[in-house]
Amino acid sequence: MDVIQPIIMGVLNVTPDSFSDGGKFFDASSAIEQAKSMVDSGAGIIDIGGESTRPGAFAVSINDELNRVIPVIKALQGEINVPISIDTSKPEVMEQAVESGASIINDVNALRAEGAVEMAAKLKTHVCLMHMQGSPRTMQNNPNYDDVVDDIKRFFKERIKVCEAAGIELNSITLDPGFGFGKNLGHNIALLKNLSEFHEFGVTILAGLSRKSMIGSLLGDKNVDSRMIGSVTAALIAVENGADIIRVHDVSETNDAIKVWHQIKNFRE
Ligand code: YH5
Repeated sequence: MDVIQPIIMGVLNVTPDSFSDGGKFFDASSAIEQAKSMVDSGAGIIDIGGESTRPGAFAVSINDELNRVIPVIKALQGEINVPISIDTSKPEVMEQAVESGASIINDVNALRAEGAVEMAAKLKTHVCLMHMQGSPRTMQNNPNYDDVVDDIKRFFKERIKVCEAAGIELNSITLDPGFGFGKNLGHNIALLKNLSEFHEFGVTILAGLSRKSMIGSLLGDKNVDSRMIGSVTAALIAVENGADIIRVHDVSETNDAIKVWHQIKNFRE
């Protein structure tokens, strides 16, 4: 077997207004059940987020975010045997989350908040740097690029430089082009088709396409509850194009698709 099977990052939302789970997993005990079920279904990372970053969302206070994520991270200690990532842009949340057991910082803002790079360096965890144009509140109002792939490469080059200067090693970095974060459908498709180009930085690549509006658009504006097969299909294309980690809501279904892909990829007559 020469091709490596990608890692599935299972999304555990703990936001009351969470775009797709409607706050279902906000209470810690059901969040734990959901996390365990995702691990049983093949998740290799559990990503916990308490800050809504869907398009149009307002910012969340530090305290609200801490109150949502910290009890869940603490309760997961000893309950699951895979790394926990914290989906946050706030240094205070990064610190408490890592002290409570998280070992990956997943930042949709690529550590651009004041003090975030220094905090990540101090905590010595793995980091995922995601590209976003604008802020969640306004990012889908006319996103604009000269060349979406080149522009995002330039962004990654600068963020890697800043991270390395702060003492974060290259092998502790994952890059993510940030599907849907200040991108129109054409931008998202260009990024998916050219995903392998981001391997030029020599680090792992993460792709998060699950349930996003891109999938809804490609299916003739299907609503979020009807995007599972479209999401699995997009995840598989991302994997074929070099994604090392895929961030998904539907872990079991995505895992089946990847298992089939992986065995066919490595089959020798
Ligand atoms: C990501 O891509 N995304 S939170 C809008 C949707 C559906 C889903 C309109 N955190 C990413 O999942 N972290 C989020 O439909 C992320 N990469 C990384 N690294 C947004 C989300 C979503 C938003």
